[in-house]
Amino acid sequence: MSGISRRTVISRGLAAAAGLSGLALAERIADRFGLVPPDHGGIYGPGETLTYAAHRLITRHSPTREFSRAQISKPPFPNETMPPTDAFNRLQAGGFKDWRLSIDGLVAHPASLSLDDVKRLPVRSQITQIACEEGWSYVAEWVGTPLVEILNAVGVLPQARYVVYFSFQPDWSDSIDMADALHPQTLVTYAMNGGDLPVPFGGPVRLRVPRQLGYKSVKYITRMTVTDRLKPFEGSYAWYAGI
Ligand SMILES: Nc1nc2c(c(=O)[nH]1)N[C@H]1C(S)=C(S)[C@@H](COP(=O)(O)O)O[C@H]1N2
Ligand SMILES: [Mo]
Repeated sequence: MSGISRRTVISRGLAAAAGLSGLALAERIADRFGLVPPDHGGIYGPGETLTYAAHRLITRHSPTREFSRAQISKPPFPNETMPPTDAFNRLQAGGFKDWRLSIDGLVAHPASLSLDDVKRLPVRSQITQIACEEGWSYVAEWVGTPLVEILNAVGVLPQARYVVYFSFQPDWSDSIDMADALHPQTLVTYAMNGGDLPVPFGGPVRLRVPRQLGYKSVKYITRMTVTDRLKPFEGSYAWYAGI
């Protein structure tokens, strides 16, 4: 079956199952085609599955909207935060020369990249909107390297399903599936609106996932791990936050 007709069949099947026999059957169909998000259990499970499955069938490769330079928002923005640790302050005082971004897990060549290593990778910039689940948003230009460049450099193993990324801020992490991890708009950013990425906005390195809500764009990332399961890494918000 071709990609298009298979997709049509699966979407029709999902819609029919949701309408006729309730969410449980839709969930079974989604499961057969690998479209169940990792937080599918519990009371919001069936709804999460339908949202995720529908987005993945329709928008797996689609880009999120990009804006013109004239549409970049004027500061101040509401949610800037600082990582309140001495260790971070010491790294900042040293111009982040000792900052490392490590990549491990299901990869052929685990790596530990300095800021200069990251900056040597292909550069891409995008003007996108970051939207908080609390309702506010702003548009900015972010500059960095597509996450896929780093993943290709370390060699992702075929059983990879998610990338989990950790902040320098204690206990702050999140994860995305390979569709978002490999998406060209998912950037490991280090610059914003024409300058270095300011620390309150996640500098020196922030993952921008512009196809999902703001909380997926984790600030001060220092480690990423490629995995085939999320059980040990569960977060508190809905895992899939596509917009
Ligand atoms: N490390 C870290 N990353 C984070 C947060 C945070 O508090 N700490 N807040 C998240 C949330 S809820 C949102 S909406 C955005 C806000 O991004 P901004 O400060 O650039 O507006 O960052 C996300 N990334
Ligand atoms: Mo948020």
